[in-house]
Amino acid sequence: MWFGVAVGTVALVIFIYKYVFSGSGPNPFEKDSREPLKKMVFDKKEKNKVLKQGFVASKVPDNLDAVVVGSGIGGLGLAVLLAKVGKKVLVLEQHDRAGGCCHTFTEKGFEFDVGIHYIGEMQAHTPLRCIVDQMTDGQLQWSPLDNPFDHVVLGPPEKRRRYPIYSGRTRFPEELKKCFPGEEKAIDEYVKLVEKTGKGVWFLGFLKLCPVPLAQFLVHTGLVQRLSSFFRMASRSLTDVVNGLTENKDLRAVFTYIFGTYGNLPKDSSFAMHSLIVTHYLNGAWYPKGGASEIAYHMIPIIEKAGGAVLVRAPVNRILFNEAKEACGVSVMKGQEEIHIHAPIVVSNAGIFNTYQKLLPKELQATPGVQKQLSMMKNGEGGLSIFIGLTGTKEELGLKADNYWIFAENNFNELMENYLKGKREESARQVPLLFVASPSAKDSTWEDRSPVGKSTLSVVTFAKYEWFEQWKDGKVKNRGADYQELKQAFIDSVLQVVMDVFPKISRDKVEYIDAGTPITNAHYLGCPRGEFYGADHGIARFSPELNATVRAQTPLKNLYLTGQDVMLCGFAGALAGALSCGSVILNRNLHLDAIALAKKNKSADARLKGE
Ligand SMILES: Cc1cc2nc3c(=O)[nH]c(=O)nc-3n(C[C@H](O)[C@H](O)[C@H](O)COP(=O)(O)OP(=O)(O)OC[C@H]3O[C@@H](n4cnc5c(N)ncnc54)[C@H](O)[C@@H]3O)c2cc1C
Ligand SMILES: *[C@@H]1O[C@H](CO)[C@@H](O)[C@H](O)[C@H]1NC(C)=O
Ligand SMILES: CC(=O)N[C@H]1CO[C@H](CO)[C@@H](O)[C@@H]1O
Repeated sequence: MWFGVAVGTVALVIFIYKYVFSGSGPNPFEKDSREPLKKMVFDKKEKNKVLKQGFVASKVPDNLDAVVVGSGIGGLGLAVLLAKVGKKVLVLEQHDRAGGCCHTFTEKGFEFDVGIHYIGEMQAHTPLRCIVDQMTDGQLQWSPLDNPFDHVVLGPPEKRRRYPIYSGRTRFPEELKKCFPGEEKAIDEYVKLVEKTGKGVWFLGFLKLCPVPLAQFLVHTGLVQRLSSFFRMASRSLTDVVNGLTENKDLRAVFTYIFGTYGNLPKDSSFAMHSLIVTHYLNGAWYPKGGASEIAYHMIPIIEKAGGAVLVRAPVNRILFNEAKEACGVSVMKGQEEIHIHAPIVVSNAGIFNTYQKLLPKELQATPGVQKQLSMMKNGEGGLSIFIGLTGTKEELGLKADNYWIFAENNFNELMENYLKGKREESARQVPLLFVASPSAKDSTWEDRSPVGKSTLSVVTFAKYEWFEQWKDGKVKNRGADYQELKQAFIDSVLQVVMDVFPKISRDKVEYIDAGTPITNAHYLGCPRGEFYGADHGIARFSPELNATVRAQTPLKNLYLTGQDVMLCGFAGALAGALSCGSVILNRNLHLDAIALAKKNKSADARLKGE
């Protein structure tokens, strides 16, 4: 045992030397690449020239350094990292526009975004802000949400309780204490636990980048839990931790409401995942100025500048392997024809299930390493979105730059379990969890880029894939009357709650309303079971072993994973997946490079202030 520990310690020292303090590959964050702000482009036709470049074989650059399947933030992010060190990368997207969860669409003149409502840690000098600045050459700007940024609404219409959630390390607990007198101790303890657990997340990145034998050593000796507060709390459920802090049912609910951002019931959620999200928003929340499509719009030119391309309507139907079983390219379906594209590196942003179960040849799917990873992950819960276009300005409709989390009661576990286990027609009539937000009210440029006097509202909740599965092979926008009827049942009950919580919204203000079901998500977002956040984020996802095993480097040579299944879900999580993937491909720790650049920026600002 002690011999093992000694060997392990030596390995750790070597690791720290080799991977943490140095790195032999080129550094995409070497120099600050931000450029002076250009004028924002609102013209959709202009933007589509970048976002909607259709695939044809003649547009594929030759001598590619890498090909990426999927144009979510994980795919584009990785491509930009490689482009910044001069590599020629092709990104292929199955949908008709780039962006994945960051794409937007327009119906009846209303622009809606799909998967970006609020992002934390965008204040100056954070590594995340620095990474995003570099990946968009400083062109992507952020509108802060109001403070309070979230509102938790609990209970039935006649007895609704509203709790505003403020950001700010001191303001967050202070405001909670005003709502829950007598619970000061529980609130302080909660914040302390959340912060301590969240801070230990660096170890997650470490486990994914260090050599596999070292990772296994750390996992099997239990050193992982000793060294990292993150993993110490990872096996405890959110319900378990929170119930230990207070008896107050509403406070328990307010401590846990944000589970909707990763999709597991509090009793199945890892306290570690929860802590990450809470700390993510502790210093504020932001929305991309100009809407979510700005993200891809400012990343694609960087990929192109290095000779690469981002092409849409390019569904990859399989990954190509040579005789030595090394990935060597992909095949794209163009109508009935397969077009082969070769590259020495293949990166998949399509998620672990699509990649391993749909894109690998059968015999490689059976590789023990691949099977081991698949056995450790499961699909996340399906999602349902309702998009509402309204007549009226934000003032007229009482909409602000914030989010509402509306629950039928404070017993989230039973509430959600009954809903998800229920008969779909009955569940549709009583949706117990709604996330409601107005993207138009969050964006300071909305009035400049949209018809006058219009607003949008997005509603998000969960729904079983199985409820809709029978229609999955139907034609989009024409799946039949019974499918429409089920959708309408969800729309009607949800709209009722929305009008109740937002009294200035009435039926006659609704100009456009439609629902996207799990099968809609599967179609546009390419997720296999309509899941919002990729693979499930329950407690099992945070076992140290899984974290050490599921990595950017797959068991197959030259095939890598990027995006939310590598690290965690969310804009920041998927981007962290891209950084991990880039670190492996470029053979240097890009997380540390980004932190170094953020520090440089901070000290430069401090110098400027001092002058
Ligand atoms: C409704 C909703 C709300 C959300 N709200 C927030 C939020 O407020 N804040 C936040 O931080 N996060 C939020 N998220 C989560 C966040 O958007 C995602 O976790 C993140 O964007 C995922 O990025 P990704 O690159 O891993 O995957 P994706 O964005 O899903 O990208 C994967 C891409 O791969 C493509 N693809 C799949 N298969 C193929 C194939 N065979 N060939 C070619 N292309 C393929 C898909 O079409 C897709 O474009 C939300 C998500 C949803 C759905
Ligand atoms: C540091 O980063 C912030 C946020 O992007 C930016 O506003 C500021 O100009 C940067 N400072 C310097 C000195 O580059
Ligand atoms: C799914 C899985 O393999 N889980 C393992 C995670 O790691 C712990 C030890 O840290 C094992 O006990 C689990 O079986």
